[in-house]
Amino acid sequence: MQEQFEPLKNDLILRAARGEKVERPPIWVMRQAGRYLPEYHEAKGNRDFFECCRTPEIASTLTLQPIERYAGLIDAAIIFSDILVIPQAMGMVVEMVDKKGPSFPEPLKSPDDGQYEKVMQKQVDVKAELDYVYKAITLTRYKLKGRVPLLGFCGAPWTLLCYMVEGGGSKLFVQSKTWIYKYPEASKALLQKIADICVEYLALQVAAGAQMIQVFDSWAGELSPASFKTFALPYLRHISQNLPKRLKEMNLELVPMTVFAKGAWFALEELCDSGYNVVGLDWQHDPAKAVEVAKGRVTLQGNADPGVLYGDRAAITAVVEDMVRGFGGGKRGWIVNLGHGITPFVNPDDLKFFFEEVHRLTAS
Ligand code: 1CP
Repeated sequence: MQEQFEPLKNDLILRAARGEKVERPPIWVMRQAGRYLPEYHEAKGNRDFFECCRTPEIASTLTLQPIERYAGLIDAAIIFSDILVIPQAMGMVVEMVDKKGPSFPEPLKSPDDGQYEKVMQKQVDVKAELDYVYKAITLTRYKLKGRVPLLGFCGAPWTLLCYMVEGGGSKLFVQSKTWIYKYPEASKALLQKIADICVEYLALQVAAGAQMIQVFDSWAGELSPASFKTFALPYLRHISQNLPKRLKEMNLELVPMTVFAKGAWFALEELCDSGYNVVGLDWQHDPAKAVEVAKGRVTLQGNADPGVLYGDRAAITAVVEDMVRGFGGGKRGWIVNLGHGITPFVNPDDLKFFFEEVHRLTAS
């Protein structure tokens, strides 16, 4: 049974994602709930990060913070959670270390290491293990009262494999490269298992109330074009092909799907044909060139350099002007975003100015 929520007052992002003509391009920002907001630190207190994700009341409060602060300027909420909840559901321990980021005490070392076997053999009950995410989504939909759509998300198989074998963030990707080049078959088996979990996880997020979903392949740019085609793209496609099937089986309406493969500029052509409605662009793309490649096949999302928010107002205005020009005004085929997540220490008023400039420069 699907829950009954208030009707949407602003469905701009859903229409733009489906390629319809819109009054103005919708805006949201990756990582819009988080460390740059003083109210985030206040609500989080000294609670553990994953405890916040697991507590629907707190997760929904954090999700709503940017919606409340930027009321009228922002067109989507994204559920407060993390991509690393999937490795946790697969049986791995993940801790969030203050000022350092995620850490796995026991990363996967090699295919004959007991950890890999344990992870591969575990039958993951995606409904039970991640129930707290679905509860947070449903609660957030009620609290949103139809103000803006709520996005669900997951990490892409390649990016999650990186974390599971590196044990955290990485600069050299020594373990990830060892896995794909030394143990390609074991890597593919793991990627496939993660991809199947992603499909079920996203379907259950939609059942709980998510109105659009995004797959984050944050480490796509670490791969060569050839290895991207082998170790990332097939699993991104698996998700875009199987999520709609799963939603139909569950008698749920289809939702727009976004893929964000950071750094994979070389694969823009393939990404435009990978079965997603929206392709997220990082800031290293020239918008006009990306529009030329996309040829109207998908809606593009992005892509201001998040670093511009450390600049002055004139710099922010210039970036917005460039983007609006590059994306052809944005009445069709564009969702405004940064080219990656907003970073800590940004002044929230500067993000507000970014939003205001987008509104000013895209008003009909
Ligand atoms: O508004 C939102 O977007 C909040 C929800 C959200 C999302 C979509 C969070 C909260 N994390 C994510 C996705 C996520 N998590 C990604 C994909 C997007 C991206 O590339 O930025 C990645 C790579 C992670 C992993 C992760 N979690 C990192 C990166 C570490 C590294 O390898 O460089 C970090 C620092 C986290 C912690 C985290 N996740 C979210 C927040 C608010 C925080 C900070 C926690 C804190 O210190 O208080």
